[in-house]
Amino acid sequence: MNEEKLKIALQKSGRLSADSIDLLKTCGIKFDNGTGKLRSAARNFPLEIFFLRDDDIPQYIADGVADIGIVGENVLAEAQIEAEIVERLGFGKCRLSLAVPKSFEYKNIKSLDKMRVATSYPKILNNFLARNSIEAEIHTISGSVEIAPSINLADAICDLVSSGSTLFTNGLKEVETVMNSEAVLIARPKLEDNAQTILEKLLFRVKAVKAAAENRYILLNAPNEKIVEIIQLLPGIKSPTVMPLAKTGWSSVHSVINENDFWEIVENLKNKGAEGILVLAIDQMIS
Ligand code: PRT
Ligand code: ZN
Repeated sequence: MNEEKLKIALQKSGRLSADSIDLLKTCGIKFDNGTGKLRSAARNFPLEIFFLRDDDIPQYIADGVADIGIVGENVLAEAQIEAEIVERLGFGKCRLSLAVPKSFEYKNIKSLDKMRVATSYPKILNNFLARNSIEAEIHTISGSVEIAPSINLADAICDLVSSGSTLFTNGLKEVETVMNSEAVLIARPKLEDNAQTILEKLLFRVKAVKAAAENRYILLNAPNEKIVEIIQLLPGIKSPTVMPLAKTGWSSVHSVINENDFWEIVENLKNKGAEGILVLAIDQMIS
């Protein structure tokens, strides 16, 4: 039975856990994820879920214990294992950056020559420095990298940044982006046929959930003479649905719009005479 299941590794507890679990659940996959659980079998999909520390996920995949996993690209790049990114997931966004104390007179990357840089990402940093012909001393530390300059352990740091507030509160300034990162679904190369078939089924659902999250369903009413202009404001879909209302001379228009353009489009629609505008979230969107 077991070998007929696809094995996925998720972060047990941390920044990617909730979004990873939500993604599978929105894909309609039912499983228990109670605290303390290390593995769980899905009840309605051939998937076995392992809950692990994020840093361990690439190795589990390389060793064949798990077939696929969800990790930050930063973790994958540092692990330097052979795994394919099968889908970018759009959450857990951050960047791995170099930062120096505010008082450091930073001009360009050459300012880091001969400096000591503290990081939890020595391999990525080493590649980056080599590409830029910088010789620096890399100090590998596993946590609280941001305090390294204040205790004189390093002149600069290379760490993950999202809002930038950690750097700010530690008197540091961001000077170079080493890599951008987001959560990715990764897979062991050359999956067995059965595992590959299950992965494709899962990917079909993941893509539908991702597309849905980026779009909104919009319904509105408008007088018939305004319909042509209103339809022109609804891009990105082949053709909106237009249906007559019970009230003579009026129609209802249904369409799908991208969430990034959403406020601007709604404003323009209103200015063109649209009324009763309803905007709904979409659970799945299959093109
Ligand atoms: O226990 P486990 O080993 O599984 O977890 P962890 O503590 O190693 O990782 P976790 O949960 O902190 O992060 C998991 C993944 O989330 C990372 O590998 C990244 O891909 C992604 N991610 C996104 C982040 C951040 N944003 C982030 N801001 N990971 C860490 N941070 C930290 C950063 O290290 C720094 O300390 O947050 C601080 C900076 O945040 P800002 O907002 O102040 O800039
Ligand atoms: Zn970790």
